[in-house]
This record gives sequence, structure tokens and C-alpha cells, in this order.
Amino acid sequence: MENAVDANRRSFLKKLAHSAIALPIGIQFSKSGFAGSKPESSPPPVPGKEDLKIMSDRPLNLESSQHLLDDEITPTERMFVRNNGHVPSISSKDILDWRLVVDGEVENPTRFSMQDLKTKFRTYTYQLVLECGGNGRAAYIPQTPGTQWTYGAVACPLWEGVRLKDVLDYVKVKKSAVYLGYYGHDMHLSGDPNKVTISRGFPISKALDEMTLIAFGMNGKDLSPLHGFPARLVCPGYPASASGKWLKRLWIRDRVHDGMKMTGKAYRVPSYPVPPGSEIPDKDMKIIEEMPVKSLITFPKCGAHLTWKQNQEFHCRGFAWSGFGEIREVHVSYDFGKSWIKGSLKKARNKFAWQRWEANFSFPSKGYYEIWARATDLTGSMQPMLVPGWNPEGYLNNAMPRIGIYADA
Ligand SMILES: Nc1nc2c(c(=O)[nH]1)N[C@H]1C(S)=C(S)[C@@H](COP(=O)(O)O)O[C@H]1N2
Ligand SMILES: [Mo]
Repeated sequence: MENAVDANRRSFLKKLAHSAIALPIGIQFSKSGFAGSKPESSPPPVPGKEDLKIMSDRPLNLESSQHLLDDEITPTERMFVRNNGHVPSISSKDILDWRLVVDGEVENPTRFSMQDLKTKFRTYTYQLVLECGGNGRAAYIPQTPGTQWTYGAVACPLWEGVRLKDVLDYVKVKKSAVYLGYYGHDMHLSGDPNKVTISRGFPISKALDEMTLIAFGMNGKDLSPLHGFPARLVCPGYPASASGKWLKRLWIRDRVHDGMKMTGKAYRVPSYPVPPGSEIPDKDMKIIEEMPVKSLITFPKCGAHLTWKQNQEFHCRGFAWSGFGEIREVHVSYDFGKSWIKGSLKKARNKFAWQRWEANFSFPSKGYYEIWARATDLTGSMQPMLVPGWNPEGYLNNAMPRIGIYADA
């Protein structure tokens, strides 16, 4: 007869079996290392984001997961949330008073109302990937500080807004302009109104790129309060930290912006490979710009049970993207990389949108399989099988995604 200890042990071993695919790359589980305060015993789900995992509640950070990201266009309910401070309370009543200041190295510093943005400039709608620079951080060994994201800090919704370039042309950027820095309305976690939560930016050349937007809409609606209402930057291809939310000011600088979280270890990586766990002198750190090639397996769901028959075709699919442009090919393996099947790949809706990949294959026998996917972009850069170069804050993990499934006879 089985006693309680045996039963416990059995369930422990069962859990371990599930985690076997997870642990080497830290995929499903993350135990510690939250950037913010850990939620105390399962906090209530966040309205409109019920399916997402609460990674911390102060600041509020919500993670999606591979199978939830199966839509071509990510629904707002399934888009991750990453905050560094408190979500400001700006409602549609405040929109008449809201202004966006654009100043610094420009001929005509201007305060734009929402009406100005919408009437002075043409509106564009693009589907653009937004991925947190720390997506996949949970897999780094030794563990690094920050939210322990696994796969789900990425999304590809539709963004509606004006080109930042058109706004900058209007205010006439001076020759001395080097960089753009943003400021938002969110309050520092300490509650001190004089402290800046985050103020990042990007080179002026990226600001003048025709795909960089000041967005006021997402998926056909006004931006939601969590995603930056009334206006945010969308700087595609760069870590999402460049895409400032709840905008209040865009400051054109004559030097590399040195705002909050632009310096030190924040969103910076060593400029040469370093051994795991090392200390890197500040002068050897560089700002992350283009995000590396990456993919997701969005179907089937990790852990799914499928019915196996001889020669039966199985279907799997996902998305692939790269900050360097188009994806060239995606391959899939179910035998730990011994053999690879080339998937089919759709064109992107526009530059910097993710691309759908699909693959069909049959398993040689019933059993448990790990499915891996690997994307290669047009520059020839391919996703590594294992976690790439360690860095102090655990950015840029673009290792191949993996899921485990059961093919049951
Ligand atoms: N004002 C402001 N903008 C911000 C942040 C923030 O904390 N405050 N977080 C940044 C980071 S680190 C990320 S990953 C993205 C997340 O965007 P999302 O919450 O809409 O998914 O917003 C960026 N823009
Ligand atoms: Mo981020």
C-alpha cells in the first residue's frame, strides 16, 4: 500500500520529469530573482490580462507564454506588460490637457496636443514586434537580477500612430542631433515625484527610420493604460525598453542620452564575450541596439498529449523575427538536433513584423518528444541551441525554443 510519503515522492518525481526539458534552459520554471516585490500568495488576476502570469506586482510585470501567442496579431489580452514604476492614471478625460514636448537640438521646439499629432501628420498602421531585452533571462546561469522571463515577454500587435520621423521633420532636427531620450508620466517606485523611473532612447538615425512610431492606438483601439495611454514610442527591432510609454517629452540630444537606465548595467551588455559571473568594467559595456534572431513554438502547447498512429502527420507552428530584418528559414527537430525538417515560412505583413512558420512531420514511434525550432535571418545569423553569452543582467537570450509533447498510442 502506498503511504503519504511515497505518494509525495511520486508526485515530486513526476514534476521532475516535466521539468527535465525545462531545467537545462530554464524554460517553464522560475523560482526567484524577481525585480520587484513578489506577489503574496496568488494575487487576483489583472483585469483584461487574466491569462498572463504575474511575475511581480510592484512594479506590475505580466508574462505571456508560447501557446498564448499563437495569433497572427497578438490580442491585447495576451501581450506581456513590463513596468519599471507605477502605472500613471491618465484617463480619456485628461487627453485635452495632455501635451508631448519635443525639444533639445531642434529649430522649433513644440508642444503637441493629441489633436496636433492626429491632424498634422499622416497616420500609419504597422504590425511590429515588441520584445523585452530580458526575455529568456530565466535561463542564465549564474542567475542574473531582474524579472525571470522565460518565453513570453514578446508580442506582435498592430500599432497605429504617426511616424516619429514626420514629427522630427516638423520641428527640424539640427545637425548637432545625436540621440533621442524619452520621458514618461510613470512615477518612480519610491513614490518620489523628483525621481525618474526610466528614460531611455536611441540614435537619431533610428528615430528617423520610417518604421519608428509615436503610437496612440493598438489593435484598433486607443492604447490601454498598461501599454502607454495616450501615446508611446514603438521602436521596432530594438529592445522594448526603447519604446517609452505614457510619453511626455522627447528630448533630442547632442550626445548619447544618459537618462535613467541608459547607463551602467541597464540594457547594456559587454562589448566582448565574458565568462559567466564576471564583473565587467563600465567602459566595456555597450548599449543594446538590434535584437537577435528568435522564434516561438506556439502550437501545440507544451505538455500536450497527441494521438500517435504510424505515418500520421503532426503539425506544429510558431513565429520567427529578427531585429536585423527578414527571416530566411526555420527548421524543426524532434530528435534532439540529429535531424532537421525545413518549415514553411510566410512573408511578414511589413518590416519588423514576425513571420509565421509551419512544419509537418511524423514521429517514428509513440513516446515523448521534444520539439525544437531554430530560425535563421537574412544576415545568416541562426539561433543558438544553448543559452548564448552570459551578461550581467541576462539580456538577449535567443536560444532555440523547445516544447515537450506526448505522442500516445
Ligand atoms: N515610461 C515607461 N516606458 C517603458 C517602460 C517603463 O517602465 N516606463 N518599460 C519599458 C520596457 S523595459 C519594456 S520591455 C516595454 C514593455 O512594454 P509593454 O508593457 O507595453 O509590453 O516598455 C518600455 N517602456
Ligand atoms: Mo524590458
